[in-house]
Amino acid sequence: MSTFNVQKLRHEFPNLNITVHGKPLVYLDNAATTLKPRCVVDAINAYYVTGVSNVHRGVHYLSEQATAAFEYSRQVVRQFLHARRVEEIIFTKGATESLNLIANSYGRHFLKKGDEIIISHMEHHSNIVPWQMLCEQTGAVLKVIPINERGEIIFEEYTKLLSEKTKLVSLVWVSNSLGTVNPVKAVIEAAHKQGAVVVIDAAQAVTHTAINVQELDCDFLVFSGHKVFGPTGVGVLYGKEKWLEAMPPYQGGGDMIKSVTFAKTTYNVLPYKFEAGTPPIAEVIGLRSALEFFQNIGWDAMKQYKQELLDYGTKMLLSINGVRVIGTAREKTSIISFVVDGVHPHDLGTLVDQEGVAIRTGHHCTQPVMEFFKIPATARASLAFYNTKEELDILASSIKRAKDIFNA
Ligand code: ALA
Repeated sequence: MSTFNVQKLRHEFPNLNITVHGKPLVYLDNAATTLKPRCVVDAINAYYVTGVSNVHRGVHYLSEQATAAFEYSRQVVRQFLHARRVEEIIFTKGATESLNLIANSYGRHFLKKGDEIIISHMEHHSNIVPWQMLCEQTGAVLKVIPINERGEIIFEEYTKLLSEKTKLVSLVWVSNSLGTVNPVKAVIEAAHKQGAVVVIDAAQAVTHTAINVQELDCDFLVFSGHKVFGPTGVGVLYGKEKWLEAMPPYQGGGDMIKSVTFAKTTYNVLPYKFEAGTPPIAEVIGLRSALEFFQNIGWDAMKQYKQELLDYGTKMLLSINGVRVIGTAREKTSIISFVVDGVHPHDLGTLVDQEGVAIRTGHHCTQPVMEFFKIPATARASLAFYNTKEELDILASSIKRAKDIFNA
């Protein structure tokens, strides 16, 4: 194994120290949500204990402090994504809301009957349903890039779908149910040749790779705070300034206006035009701590360590009779979906939970992926940098125990 100091990092995550059913917690559900380091909890706590105030609304000390902390988080997010301008960073309540914002604002404004939207067969429901709703509202048509048996998009099929009718392509960077890493740069370049804008769902990618939206040249990119060691209830929408300027507001209310009369309302400048109402202040402040903590770990050592965990875990699972891994892409991150002959994933999830092991079972909000592989569900172990080989050994022994119980 690499020299990555996992034990030191584990100390920062108090949640790792709990027991479940009398056994030490083995947390392998990081694609659903990540655990939170102490600094994130402390930052949220500090706001609620001595720093409570609304933002952008007061001249008093606390309001100015809260506003400064809130806007500093935006700077940290800008730097995390390498966005050109801070005005291109919109806070939302999560990746799902960010996608809905794009569909409702950009989509309803710019798309019309007969225009085409391309997504892939491996999208999360949050990157399918908003586009279906948009198609119902506008008469646009949804096209789907097929995938192969490894769980990779078939690039040649994608290029065949592209035409002058394509107005928008929305693609997941890292699949939450298969672990596939998509060739987003090539997808963006091909779409731009046809004049289409590209949305990247980076919900799982944020912990996989450093993101540079200028280098990628994506038009929009979304992620959720809670999948990158931050709080729930906060997410980010990055958008190129030229699009955000041209788009109408998504929601109306306080803070997104410049002036209101019954005759006419004028809207605020970016990014506030898209942030109606009191935002998730504590969560935005917590997100900054999460991103700073995460970036301080260092990508190279962390990536190498997670790759070793992925290889070890995959080998370990495949050594168990009757285990099949779903999602064998050549470019893959540390998400391992699998099925076990003779044991339904839900039963498996319940039995391994008795050993303190938390995995997710189900369709993972990607029903078309399950349909493609002709299975109702998978069990999924999704790994973070604080997981260990020993934890994967416990997963393997708990799967063997479940097989014994089912005589499988
Ligand atoms: N999208 C999250 C997952 O994959 C909730 O579990």
